[in-house]
Amino acid sequence: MLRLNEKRLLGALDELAAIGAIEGGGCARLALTDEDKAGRDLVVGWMKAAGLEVRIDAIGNVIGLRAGREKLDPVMTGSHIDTVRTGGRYDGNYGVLAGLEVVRALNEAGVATRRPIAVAFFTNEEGARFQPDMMGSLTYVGGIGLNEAYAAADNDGISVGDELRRIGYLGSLKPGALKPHAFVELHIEQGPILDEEKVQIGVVESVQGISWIEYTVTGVSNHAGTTPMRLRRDAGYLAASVNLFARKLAWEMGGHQVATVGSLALRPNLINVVPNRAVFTVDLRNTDEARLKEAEARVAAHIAEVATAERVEVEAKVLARFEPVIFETGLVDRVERHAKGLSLSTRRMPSGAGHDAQMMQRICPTAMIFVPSVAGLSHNVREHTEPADLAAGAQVLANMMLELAEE
Ligand code: HGY
Ligand code: MN
Ligand code: MN
Repeated sequence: MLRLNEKRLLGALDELAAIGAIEGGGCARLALTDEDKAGRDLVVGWMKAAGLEVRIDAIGNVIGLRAGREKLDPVMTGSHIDTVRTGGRYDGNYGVLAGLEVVRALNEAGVATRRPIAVAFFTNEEGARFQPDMMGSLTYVGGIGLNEAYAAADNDGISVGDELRRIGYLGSLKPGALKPHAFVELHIEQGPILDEEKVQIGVVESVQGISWIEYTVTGVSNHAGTTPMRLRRDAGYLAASVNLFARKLAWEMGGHQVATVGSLALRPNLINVVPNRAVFTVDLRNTDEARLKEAEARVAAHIAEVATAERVEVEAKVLARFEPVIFETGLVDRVERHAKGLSLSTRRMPSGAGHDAQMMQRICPTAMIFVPSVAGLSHNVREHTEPADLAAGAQVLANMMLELAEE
């Protein structure tokens, strides 16, 4: 069995976490910012030092390639190293650095695998600054054109294309030029299940569907003291009512249905002025596409009803919409077999979070390995996974990759 160096993996996680470090032990490396560039430069340096041929594609995805004995499609692993603004140190980073640790261990063991091994990090997985999320892997699999991706702009109107150029990661490789034999992503669960059930490895069977919509509401600003309730056209009221409705709907629908109003901006945002403008987002997810569609329709109906009653205008903009993805069953079975082979406890489960793997499944057999998140915390600086769990997940990844690389 390939011996990994747990200390080196933990050290790499700490070193990367120091870039964009924020109070409380987390990271802020929003996609294509200077912090993201610094993180990219650090990992690219490690890839080169590990003898990988580093390729950068036209959307800034970075792939480190280790030659195999034969020129075959590579076994690829990876994830992302961009974070949300209040990110933890493991989300995405762990999967990339565990893949790098597999390469470092192969080098130390002097092992030449039959197939090449690729370790990748994809651009803008989080979608926190530019939408859609999983932008780099979506481009990789041809789900979005380069020009559409380049044109995506942040709240300051800065575009992906300009930022890729500015940070020096607008590569020449055509996205998707490297077609993997298989793709395996190691990731923290980011939810409470494995931790609550004290299970060591999550055998991920699917990723739930995601619906991200931004609503812009236009009402009439007015005096908070003199305007009778009957005359108000309060944009902020509609936004608040959608938040309450969506939350109640998720509880009522049950199952995996979740709903989040994560961002809300009111204008003029003053204590004594009825807001004339509200821009807010609704994030709906479900493992079942029909139920997700039902949730979208019921939120839209609620918005139409309140907009009429409140006499406000509403504009909707779809920021991301992905259907649930089922991973390749043979590869999912392998995750379970390798975890059990290491006498690790396992349980099959869907992923609540979006991942690059859900895009890669469109072009090659794909699977994910989860390790527990303490108290299910993620997208939170206090995100934590125990070192023993980090090491166990990396070992399952290593054993799977070596097996795949010999077939
Ligand atoms: O939103 C997500 O699920 C992922 O973190 N981009
Ligand atoms: Mn992630
Ligand atoms: Mn994330």
